[in-house]
Amino acid sequence: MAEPRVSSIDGKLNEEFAVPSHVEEVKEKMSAFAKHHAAAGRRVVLITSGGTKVPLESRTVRFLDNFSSGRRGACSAEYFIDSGYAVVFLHRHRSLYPYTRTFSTINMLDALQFRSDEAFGNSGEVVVNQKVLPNIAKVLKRYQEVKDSRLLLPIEFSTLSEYLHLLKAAAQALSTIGSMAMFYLAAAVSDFYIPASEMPEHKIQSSNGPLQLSLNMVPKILSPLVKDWAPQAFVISFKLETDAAILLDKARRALETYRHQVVVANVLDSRRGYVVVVTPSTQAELILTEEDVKNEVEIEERIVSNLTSAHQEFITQQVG
Ligand code: 9Z3
Repeated sequence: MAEPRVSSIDGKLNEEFAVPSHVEEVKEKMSAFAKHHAAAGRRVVLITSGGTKVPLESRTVRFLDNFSSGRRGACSAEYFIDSGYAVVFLHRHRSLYPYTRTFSTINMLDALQFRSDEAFGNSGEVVVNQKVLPNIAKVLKRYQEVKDSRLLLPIEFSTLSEYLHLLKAAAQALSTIGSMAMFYLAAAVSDFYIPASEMPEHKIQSSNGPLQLSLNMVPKILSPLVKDWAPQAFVISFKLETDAAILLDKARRALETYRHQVVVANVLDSRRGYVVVVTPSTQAELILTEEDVKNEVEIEERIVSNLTSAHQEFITQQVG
């Protein structure tokens, strides 16, 4: 089936997906961030991370969610910063976050100790329990350096509508720095939604019997992003399947359809240790060995290293 025209996707976005009230303000922020870093010769990557939420009612009680912990995005953000990039981190509210991700399974109150001692007066003091948080000093130091250098701009989304509008705003904001911009689209985005015009306002009543849902197809946002909103940027999408047999075929088809630069293909169960980086002319398997796993190597380090080199080559070709 032919791709819908770009202009029709733009129209659909405004008609069927509620526009977040702060989108223009966020766009300004992202644009200033991109220009500031590009002027200092720094490349900028927009990372999307986490799953989108699709409400079933406008006063939402129930919603459909997409699976993603946000670990891929949060982890990659750290490696991009270590490689000299500035990062716009467009992530699902409360999904994993760079640096704090390391402590996501820890109960903060177990990590702290209250010491009451006369020497501290009546109020006592709170100290970090080093047994619970052995790496806190190292991670905190890096987090503070990154914060002080303003290398990380966090932007949150929850719903699919917020994601789509904020991604469009990000693409337009980063288009001002041309090929210095990279898009790393790791968020797990719903393919289905209920248009605003068809959504019931109030909570769906179970007294009306079994629920039948009819969901529309989400417009393929990659198409206008590549053709219209940020045509000079280096764009990477992720392809997620549960059936390994169809993965590479789907990745290749995505590259042919959208004409962007890279698809990172992964299977749900093996995604922490195996991905394939697919371009129109190459295919590279990135695999963690048992030794790597023992040494706590993360596959995102390999993915980011592969992509930053490819981005460098892309920039050189554009200039040359
Ligand atoms: C991915 O494939 C990511 O690698 C994961 C990362 C979501 C699997 P976690 O957040 O997992 O570390 O738990 N993201 C893209 C998923 C997606 O929805 N892709 C669409 C598709 O495959 C294209 S945009 O059709």
